[in-house]
Parts: sequence; C-alpha cells; structure tokens
Amino acid sequence: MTIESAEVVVTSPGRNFVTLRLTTSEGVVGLGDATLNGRELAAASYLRDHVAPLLVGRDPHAIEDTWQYLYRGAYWRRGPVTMAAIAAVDMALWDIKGKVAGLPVYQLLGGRSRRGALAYGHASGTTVEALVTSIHNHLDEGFRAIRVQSGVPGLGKVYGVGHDQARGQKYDYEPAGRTAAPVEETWDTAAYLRHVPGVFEAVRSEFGPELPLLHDAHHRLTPNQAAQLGRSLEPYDLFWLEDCTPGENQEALRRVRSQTTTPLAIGEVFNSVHDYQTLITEQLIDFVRSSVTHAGGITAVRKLMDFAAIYQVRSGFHGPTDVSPVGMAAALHLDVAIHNFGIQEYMPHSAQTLDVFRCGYSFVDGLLDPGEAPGLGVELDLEAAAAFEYTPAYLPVNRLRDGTIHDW
Ligand code: EZ4
Ligand code: CO
Repeated sequence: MTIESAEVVVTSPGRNFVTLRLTTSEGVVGLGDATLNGRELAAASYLRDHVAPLLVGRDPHAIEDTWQYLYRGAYWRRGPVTMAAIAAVDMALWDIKGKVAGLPVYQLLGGRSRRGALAYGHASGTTVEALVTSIHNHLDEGFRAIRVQSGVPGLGKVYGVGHDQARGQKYDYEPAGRTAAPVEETWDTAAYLRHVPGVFEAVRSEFGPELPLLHDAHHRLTPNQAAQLGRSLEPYDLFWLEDCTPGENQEALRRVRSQTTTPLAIGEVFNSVHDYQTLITEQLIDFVRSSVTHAGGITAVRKLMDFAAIYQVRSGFHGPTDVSPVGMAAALHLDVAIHNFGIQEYMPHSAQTLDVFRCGYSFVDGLLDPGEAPGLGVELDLEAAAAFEYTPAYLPVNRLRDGTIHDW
C-alpha cells in the first residue's frame, strides 16, 4: 500500500479550517488538521507546496519514519507552521492505520485507560451576574468543569468573554474576526488583578467548593503579577491558572511557582517538547496545554506526555473551535489512552462546522469519548466543505491604555 494522493482542503464553515486528506492505493482515506488560527494559508501552502509532493508513493504505515523525515528533513525545525503541517500528516497516517486495522486509534495507543475524558467548558460574562447564568447553562448542558472568564470594569471587550451572550450566542466561534485588519482591544493589568479574586469569590459562593474551576490569563502578566494572582486565587482552589506569563520564557515560571500553590498550566502556543523541557524537569507546571494540531501530531504529543509523566505533569490539551473536529478527535484518542490525562478543553463546534466534519465522538455526563469507529472517527464531506470559501480572519491585538501593544 502506498499514499496515492495528498490534498489540502481549506474550508470556512463559520471559521477557517485546513485539512490534509490522504488517499492510499487501496482507497483508504486519512484526515489531518493543520488549522493555524489567523495564519491558515501559511500552513496550507507548507503542506500543498512542500509536503504533499513528498508523501505520494510513501508507505502510509511508516508513521515514525515519516515524522522524522519531515521534521529533520526540513532542517528548519519547529515553529507553528511547520509543526501544524507535520501534525496533519501524522494524524492522517494514524487515521489510515486505524482504518486498515479496523480499530479506533486509542486502541493502537495502548487501549483505554478511563471511561471518558473529563471536559471543561468556557463560561463567561461581562458581569458577575451574566457569568453565573453562563455557568448554570454549562452545568445544564452536562459540563462538570468550568473555565471562568469575566469582563473587567472600565475595559471593553476582553479575551474569553463571548460578546453576544445576551443575544443567545454562547461563543465567539471565530475570535479571529473577518475584518481587513485585527480588531484592537484595550487592557489594564492592574484593573484585572483587582477584579478577578472577587469574581471567584462570587462563583464559589454560588456553586460551592467542589466544581472544578479554571482560569486563563492569556500570557498577559509579569512573573510577579502572576505570583500575586496565583496567591490571591488560592482560597478558591482553582483546577488551574493558565498561561499566566508569556510562553517564550520558561524561567519566568520559577518565580511564579515558588510563590503560589495554585496549579499552573501552559503551552497552547508551544509546538514541541523542547518548549517544555525546563518546565517539566523542574516541575514548574502541572498541566501541558498543547493541542495535537499545533505540536506535531499524535506521535509527538504522545512522547511529550510520556516525558511529562515521569514528573507527574498531566495533560490538559487545547481544544478551542480553532482546532478542527479532526484535531479534537486526535486529542480524544490520546486522552482516553494515556495514563497521565488531566482534563480536556471542549468548545463545541458550530452546527455549520459539524455539517462539514461528521464526528464520531460524543459528550455525555461531562465526559468526551472518541467513539469506536476505526481510525480517528471523523469524516470530511467534500461537497459541504466546497460551499464555504476561505475568508481572511485575524485574531485581535491588545493595547495598554497608553497605546502600547500588549499580549492578547
Ligand atoms: O485564544 O485558540 O484556552 N484557550 C485559548 C484559546 C485561544 C485561541 C487562539 O486561536 O486561549 O481560546
Ligand atoms: Co488559553
């Protein structure tokens, strides 16, 4: 059996997705996700122009060899575009291997370690009252763990708060707005640090001590500010504080870690095990936030999690709507197979997206499950995909009150 064709499908059912579709000489189709939010066509070109020609004629079963061939063969290592492209190839090959074996991918990864993957949903509100309603709605939908984001008095739109909730829209399915240039938001760290502890105080008094609560600081704090936030949130027993400092500087978390026992998660913008080396060996974090899509695929993330396991660091894979259903399925197969699973982020895709990607995974009683279909369990409806043309989109940028660009 050889790989006969490698097509790149760019579709935009409400938001953009980049999918690699491999077909073997025996007609087996494998899918991989290479969606890089706001920079989608770079990953599509990397695959179409530089990778697809190399795949045709190769043995689809040689997953490790193909991974190393693309990673070492590029010479220019790592980076989000390269690693998303390699991830797509890797997922598609695992999908094919599962279909040929007649087994879901999690079985090929060692089989099931748990009944399902505990998922957390994104509750938010511009006010505490709206936030409490949003948490109640998520609990009604079956979520058993909740990420809490709220508006900050004096600031307008801030990261993670669905701005159309009042009109019944739960999520911004595409925080990357379809505008000619990024939308600009205003940020004030001092106002944020003053406001957040009170939000958690209100949430704990409404929902009690047991509900797992998470929070995302989206890379906006200095190590000292992050230490201050971690300490001020200790009474509310967070499941984790995510991305408190910028991702580039692993050493920043030494300061945070030494000052607070609030559990720490980082890594959605990382793309390789090397980005975690200090964080894991020095036990500076509790959770790995990579997505399978942005960190080199199932093969690479499996190795990352085995390395993390030695240091009692667990998974909390990134699962926003900008990871396609194919990328989400890949995460779920790892979630149920690895021993050091922690939690899975889950932002349900829009109905339009689910018409294009037919998913075998399910969400029942707070748990996600990849399903029993051979391979990854997701199908791409090419006809439905063709109806949605790529539309340029940009993630917002953030400025301090004086106009200085800050981390979004
Ligand atoms: O902002 O995926 O934890 N989740 C996140 C996401 C990211 C988006 C960026 O494309 O921080 O919502
Ligand atoms: Co995040």
